[in-house]
Amino acid sequence: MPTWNDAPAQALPRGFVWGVSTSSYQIEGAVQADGRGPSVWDSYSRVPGHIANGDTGDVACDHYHRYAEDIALMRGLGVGAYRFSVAWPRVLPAGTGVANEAGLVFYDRLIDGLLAAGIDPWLCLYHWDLPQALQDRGGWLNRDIAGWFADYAGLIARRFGDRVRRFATFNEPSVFTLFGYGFAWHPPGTTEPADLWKAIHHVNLAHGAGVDALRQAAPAASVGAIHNVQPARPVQQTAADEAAATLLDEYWNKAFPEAQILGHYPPALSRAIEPFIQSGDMARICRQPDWFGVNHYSPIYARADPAARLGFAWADSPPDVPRSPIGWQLDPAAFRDTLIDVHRRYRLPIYVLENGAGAVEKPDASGEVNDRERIDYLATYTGALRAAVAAGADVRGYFVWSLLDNFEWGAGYANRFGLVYVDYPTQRRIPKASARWYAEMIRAEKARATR
Ligand code: IFM
Repeated sequence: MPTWNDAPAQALPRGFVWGVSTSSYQIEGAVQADGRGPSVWDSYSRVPGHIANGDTGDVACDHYHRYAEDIALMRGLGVGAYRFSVAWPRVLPAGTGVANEAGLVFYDRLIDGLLAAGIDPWLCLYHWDLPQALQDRGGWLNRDIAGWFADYAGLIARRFGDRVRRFATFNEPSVFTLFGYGFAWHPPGTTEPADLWKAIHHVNLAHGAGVDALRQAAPAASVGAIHNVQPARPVQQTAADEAAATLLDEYWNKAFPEAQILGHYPPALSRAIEPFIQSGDMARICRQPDWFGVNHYSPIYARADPAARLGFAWADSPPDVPRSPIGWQLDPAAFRDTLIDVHRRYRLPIYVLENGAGAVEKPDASGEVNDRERIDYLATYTGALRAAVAAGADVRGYFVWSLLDNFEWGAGYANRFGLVYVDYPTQRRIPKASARWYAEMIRAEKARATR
């Protein structure tokens, strides 16, 4: 059987961007440094039982103090771009009001260091670390949050818009809403469906207001949002499981991009969210983005469960599918089809802003991390991306999740996604075999592009 690797390498569009991604709470640490306020993840991770091993993001990769070393690692990879997120509570400790100059200075230095290294900074405003002060005022259940978010977006665009061209409003809004308000796996850790519907709508309102604020303060900005898109499948081929999968698909894949780009909610959600929609809201939400960010790892599964308050239950993938070392299904064809589908549905330039493989790993006796399975994953998935481009999908960039091993939310530090291994006790960084593989691929791509 041929693998994606064996296919002739499909030429990628000129200027194709190779990058890496991270997020603030997962790598920065320094949660009490220089006036940063607490975030919901600081509070949530401190509750016993929430995170494996009782881990928190208190220190994480100490990127706040080691960002220069991390930029040097990226330079070694040869990436053209780095997607990171700003920690809202680092720059606005109370969520609104007075900005924290020291927090802004940290991002000044990071951005300036990236530019000096020839790496284009891609700035995401929100990768889940809501200021706790705003959670205390209702968080995503308070409609005022659209205005709070717009003020934050304006601050960031005014400060960094002279050096940053790419801005994203949200990373994976469906994950933090569904897991936070539907399944209680993330903060605030509740399971009231009406709260989930309200939160979805308020995040969408914040997106629309945020896009306006970014464009007003930084007219040259190229603005998008980052959505996790993966097929939502029934765990069994029964009518009930198929209905469950259709519902999961609405929450996971459609609730945000359809509202933001097409101006409507998908059918079941539309009925549920109706009570929270005020006159003019859909027009406020629907702002034509400049690009579509896709995060993709593997297909997801649903099953019918009459007791489930959302009308479906999250399910494990069937037992007979190929899996990664942390149990995620391996299905590069699903990635190819997702890219083609996103292209047809939204007709926007696509950037894959997260794709990668998790593992439980450590250095071998010689101190190397020989992550053969991650290399196979990246090779097959970039092969699938090339196949999508060959089929006409307008894909313009690919970013590996992640530059570094980091705080993997509920799994704590147990699951590692980095191209670079982090020895947490010493904070030593060890580029894995996959880092060398990625650097070599980028080098070969650059050589091909100049031929
Ligand atoms: O680590 C996460 C990231 O924060 C969001 N997307 C999926 C990654 C791997 O689980």
